[in-house]
Amino acid sequence: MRIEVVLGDITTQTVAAIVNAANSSLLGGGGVDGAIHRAAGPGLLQDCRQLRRTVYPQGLPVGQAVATAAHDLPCRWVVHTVGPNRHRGQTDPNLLASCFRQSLLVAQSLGADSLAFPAIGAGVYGWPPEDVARAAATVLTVPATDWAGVALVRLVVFRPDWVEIFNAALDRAA
Ligand code: AR6
Repeated sequence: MRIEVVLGDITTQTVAAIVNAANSSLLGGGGVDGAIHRAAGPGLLQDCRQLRRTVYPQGLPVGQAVATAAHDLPCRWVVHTVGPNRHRGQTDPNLLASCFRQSLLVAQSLGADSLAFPAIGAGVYGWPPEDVARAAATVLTVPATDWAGVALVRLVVFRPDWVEIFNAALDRAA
């Protein structure tokens, strides 16, 4: 599995699936969640409402992931995950790692061969980028066979100085 860190907008990534740093309601929000919903169009919100009516009436739990279609986005699927909110005392980094792991498992089960992640938790939810990078690296650098079928994982960061932070975490975990 190739792992790359790029500076950019996740909504324009031409990969099989992108990950959304959502909240438990799955009904949209600010940050990358807002950007993804705007770019995907109203069909994405309809899919999310349908998930709330059916499998997740109480909302998607922190650390879990679920997929929808991607509608007007250039990818095929959106994998929604919910990071731990540090401002609400959710300070266990294993929950961050769980977001990366569960998103990968969902992508793998769909047959998505490429997946782009944002820096889950590193915005509104208050995590330092180093912690997010470490959580991502821990999950992504398990032996390659564990993510069979996923050929590419792209970590898409929104700030130039975070490229180095994520690359350094990957180097340390390798
Ligand atoms: N492409 C890539 N990264 C982006 C983009 C983009 N278009 N836009 C923002 N980021 P956040 P969280 C970066 O706050 O911390 C939402 O309201 C951003 O700079 O989006 O998990 C949800 O609904 C930051 O580095 O996610 C939840 O309520 C990173 O994405 C809550 O925020 C994550 O920031 C989730 O908070």
